[in-house]
Amino acid sequence: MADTTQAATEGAEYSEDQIAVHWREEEYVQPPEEFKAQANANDESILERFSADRFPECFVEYAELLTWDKKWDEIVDTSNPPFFKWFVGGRLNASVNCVDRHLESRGEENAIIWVPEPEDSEPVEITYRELHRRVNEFAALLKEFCGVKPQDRVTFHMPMVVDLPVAMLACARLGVIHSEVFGGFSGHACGQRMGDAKSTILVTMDAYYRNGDLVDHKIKADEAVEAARKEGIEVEKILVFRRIPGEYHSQSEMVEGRDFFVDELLPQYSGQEVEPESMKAEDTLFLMYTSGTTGRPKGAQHSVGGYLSYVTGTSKYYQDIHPDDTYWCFADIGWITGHSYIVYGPLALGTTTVMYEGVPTYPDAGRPWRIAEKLGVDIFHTAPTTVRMLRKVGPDEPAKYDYHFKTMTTVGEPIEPDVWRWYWKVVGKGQAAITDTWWMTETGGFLGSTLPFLQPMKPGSCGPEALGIQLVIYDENGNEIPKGSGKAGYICVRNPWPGRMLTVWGQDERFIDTYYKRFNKDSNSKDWRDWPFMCGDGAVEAEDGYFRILGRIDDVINVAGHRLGTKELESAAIEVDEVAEAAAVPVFDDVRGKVVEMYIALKPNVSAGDEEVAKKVSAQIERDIGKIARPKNVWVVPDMPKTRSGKIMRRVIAGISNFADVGDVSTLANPEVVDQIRDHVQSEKRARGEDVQELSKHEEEEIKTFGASSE
Ligand code: 6R9
Repeated sequence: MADTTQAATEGAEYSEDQIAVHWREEEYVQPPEEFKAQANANDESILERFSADRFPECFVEYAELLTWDKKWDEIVDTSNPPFFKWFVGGRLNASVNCVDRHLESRGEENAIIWVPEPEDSEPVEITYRELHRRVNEFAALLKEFCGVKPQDRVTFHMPMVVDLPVAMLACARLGVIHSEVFGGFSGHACGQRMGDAKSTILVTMDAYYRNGDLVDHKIKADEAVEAARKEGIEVEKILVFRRIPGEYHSQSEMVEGRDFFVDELLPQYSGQEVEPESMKAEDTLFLMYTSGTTGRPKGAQHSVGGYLSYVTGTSKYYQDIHPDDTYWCFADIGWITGHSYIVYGPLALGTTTVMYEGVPTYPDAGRPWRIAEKLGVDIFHTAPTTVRMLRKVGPDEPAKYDYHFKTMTTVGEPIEPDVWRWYWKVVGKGQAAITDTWWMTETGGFLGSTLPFLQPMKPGSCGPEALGIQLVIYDENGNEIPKGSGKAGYICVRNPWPGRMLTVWGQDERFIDTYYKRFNKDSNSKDWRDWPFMCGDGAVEAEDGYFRILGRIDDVINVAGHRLGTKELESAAIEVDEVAEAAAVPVFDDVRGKVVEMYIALKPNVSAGDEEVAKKVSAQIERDIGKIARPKNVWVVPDMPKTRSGKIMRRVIAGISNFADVGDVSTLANPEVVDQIRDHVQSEKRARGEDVQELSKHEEEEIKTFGASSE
């Protein structure tokens, strides 16, 4: 990573109060007493058990929640930093832990309740026994029909249907590495990831319901095949689930010999059981691709033993999951949150996990609360963007429904204190604990949060470090910033922990460069203490040890909880023939947190009109990355503001898009374009009613330094 991001470090000049004018240090809110007695973490001794001087033994408590074929010989092997290996010598299978071991005590209980989007369709209940049958049959199909071997990669491009966790667990049973690409991403994005993972089998679905429509999805598989081919990978088999049994809802033609309907193949494997592979703890369970500073998405490679231990332990203590809870994590499985906290953690604990197919507001903003009431959900988990949306369109809806949550979680973005309060008072009816969980794809599970019934909540702060995690904030010179100083810096984890990714798939150097290089003082050191893990966020630690997360310090725009790399957006735009240059910037948005705006400069002598090119750019971004990345606006400008060395100054256009100060433009090679662009963009925005939004000090700081790493 370049010498980045003063987003965080420049904040260092401000005190806590100044950083967030609208977002000051909040008072504690005490968790409800009502649930304390039943809580998994209900006495302070747990904090002792996981204190820093108990590293690494403390994590044995998590590993012991699992069933092992063979116990480990060593808790953690740190001999080759930063490639730490957990529970070395241990062997286990993730599908056995999530399914088989619950059969005896909970075989007839629900493992998954799937709620289809159309409200006239009844929720589908899948018992552990039924899940076991389905996982085995699909595993048999993968093994025999596709010929997969342990540690081969299989890519999924699946929406929120039960077949997705079934397919994940079937891979886990075989020791095959799954790589699920978020269903909302484009076929192109899927194909690129297949290329990177060298995966020749794709599991997909013909269509799924979204906002009342049956959306064609198989069509994306054709694009994926093309994109993978460009990466040198020929897709051999596409397994297609059908959303409505016996019907096919896609414009895409099934290709003979390559595309197969799963429901036509499965009867051959009916009732088959597949012996689970006994995997090494440090083998790979799955890949999850994520964006970073440079163009290519990175495959975060997660382990079987360490990862599963970590998500099980954190599900137990932070989600407070018991087998008889009905737990609903309203997120997408195509996101790390779904892997860890819809599928692996909850199922390892033998609880009932709810999956919902559709959008929060379909057919109206009461839907989530009707689901909660009908299914008796007592643990609810979602992202701030969903909370904001539900608050905006249905602020009074929760009061109409009779449900009772004991904990409510947020994840993915900072939650604004006033949104937090609505969540607390209106959604939680003042009776539930809120856990704000901060972490990322790379970390497998939570890094910062409160134990729901032991630690008080503080709106806008995620809380202290999670059990066994030792957080530290460094300034740009690698000096520790003391807590309570009010200064912001780069938040890092001092110690290894079992949930951390093993490496970036196929790119060990990139793993070191991205997460370790900046704060490692001696690259030859064999002492883990010299290898703090850089999380990629700016943060402030208050006197009481609670962390306030300020956002990404790399060129990543977090849209509704999805990480989008500016480089990926820009390279998509440049694929449009007429485009000479492109720059992506974030614009603050009251529902989605941030949205993307694109600036483009055209090649000389382009005959197409600006509007036509702007449309093409939007379409190309949608094609390459997905709808989620579709820019709010595409501005065609005569020239980009540039430094004398020709680098686009993104902070200047980011300032314009957000009606904020553009800062110092004296170093620009072409300062005259700034006024020109501002006049055009801001008058157009005013005309569209996208008017001035008041920014907090921290938001202003973020805009002022946006893209600094690539200048
Ligand atoms: C789990 C997940 C990671 C980035 C992360 C940070 C932001 C996540 C947050 C939060 C403030 C929270 N983030 N949780 N910011 N408070 N509770 O979201 O993974 O998609 O990889 O995103 O999301 O900026 O660095 P991922």
